[in-house]
Amino acid sequence: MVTQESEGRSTVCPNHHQNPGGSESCSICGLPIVDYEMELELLLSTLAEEERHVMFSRERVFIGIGDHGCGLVYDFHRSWGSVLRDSEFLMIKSSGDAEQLTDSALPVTSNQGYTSPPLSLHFLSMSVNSQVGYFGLGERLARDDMEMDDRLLRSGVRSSAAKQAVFLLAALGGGTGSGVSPYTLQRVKALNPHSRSLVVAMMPAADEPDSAHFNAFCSLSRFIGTDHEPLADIILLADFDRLMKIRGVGASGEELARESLLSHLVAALVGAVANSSPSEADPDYLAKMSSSMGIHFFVPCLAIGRSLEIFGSVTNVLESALSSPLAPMDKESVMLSYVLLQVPDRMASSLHEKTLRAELNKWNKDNFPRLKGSALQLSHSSGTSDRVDLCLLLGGTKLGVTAKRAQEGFDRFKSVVGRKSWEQEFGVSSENLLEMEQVVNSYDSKLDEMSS
Ligand SMILES: Nc1nc2c(ncn2[C@@H]2O[C@H](COP(=O)(O)OP(=O)(O)OP(=O)(O)O)[C@@H](O)[C@H]2O)c(=O)[nH]1
Ligand SMILES: [Mg+2]
Repeated sequence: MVTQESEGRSTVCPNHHQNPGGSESCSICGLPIVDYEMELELLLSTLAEEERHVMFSRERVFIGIGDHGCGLVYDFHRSWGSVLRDSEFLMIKSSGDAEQLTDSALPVTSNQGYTSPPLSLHFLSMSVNSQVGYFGLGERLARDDMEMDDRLLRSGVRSSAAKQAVFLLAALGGGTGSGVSPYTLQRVKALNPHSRSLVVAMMPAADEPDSAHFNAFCSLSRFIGTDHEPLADIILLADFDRLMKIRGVGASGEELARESLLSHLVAALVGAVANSSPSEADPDYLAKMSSSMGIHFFVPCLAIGRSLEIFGSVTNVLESALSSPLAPMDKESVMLSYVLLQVPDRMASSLHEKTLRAELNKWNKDNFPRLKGSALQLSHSSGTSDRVDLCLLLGGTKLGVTAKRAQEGFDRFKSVVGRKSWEQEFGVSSENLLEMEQVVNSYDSKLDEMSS
């Protein structure tokens, strides 16, 4: 016999004896009284715990944040999704109510879908506007989103994956990209402490307002954080205006520009461009090496689709890449040099790995007097051309140089944002601002200590 308790709860004796409300055990058979609500809660929490362990995990998870970050992941998924097995693709953005209802143009499942789609879209649950605008507001939106963990779990971020790499792509000039990205990585680390993370961060162009540079600076500081362990292992910085100026050539001779160049960079990192597994380095190895040295920011330099017949040697292609870094840097301070090199199969015999390594070591030595470590990730493609793809990732330059523009914008804008009365408007306090400056300064001074 079920008893309806005064507060609407239902209890029952397992042997169906009648008992007065509030009894803990049955007065006739002595068995504990079952409280439906409590039992249901217990069942749900057991299931949730179970799901954490039993459900799939993914070796690689690609996450795009904000409008531009989502565009990058969308583009990347379209170009490389089919060759990247055991990967998951997730886009996170803010939206107005109307957009949530009408945004059906993307071939993705909604928040309600419980399947594991290859590319999914998550709208931040409390967002009411597609333009969040400021870092602090984006961060607040992310913190208030109760569905974030669930979404990440469903994208395969799990502690059962011992070797998981999470790639996060975002433009840091906007409020969503800058504010939501670091928090997302924080949750990724909490859900899978073994995961490695790599961020591709698009930095605002020179002609963008101070608020954009301010957002970017706050975000960079959050990625490295005050704790012992930074949120991101590797952060690749690309200035929006520099990216717009460079060009590459794709496998079928087509011009590569803008987002597709960054797509190519990420594809090279995960070995998607190759027809076999790349030698030596992989993102996990690079992330480990960088983290162990405390070097987290890298400037990418790209030379995609360069004809060896025209350039004459790999050294010349390296020079070409180094002549157009995607963010400011000074060669003198480079401590880590990672080269991702892709050569067509038919040239493999003339470009032996051993010879290439020797050539690269010499070039590194000639260019970077403070070099502490280097790696070559060599892979082969089935193409018949003589074109090589080269991505050079240089680490160890100070944020004061590489993110100078962001720092200057931050300095100008902080007097507006830091006022007590405007904390609610911008979502950051003056203490937060001070901490951000300290984080960046302390990163740069550690680099100084290391290089001296
Ligand atoms: N204006 C413009 N900015 C671009 C473009 N492509 C990339 N960006 C960069 O993207 C940044 C803005 O990032 P978005 O992704 O639009 O912003 P968001 O993350 O959605 O953030 P909110 O819109 O503020 O919520 C700018 O600061 C630019 O540096 C482009 O085609 N036009
Ligand atoms: Mg936006």
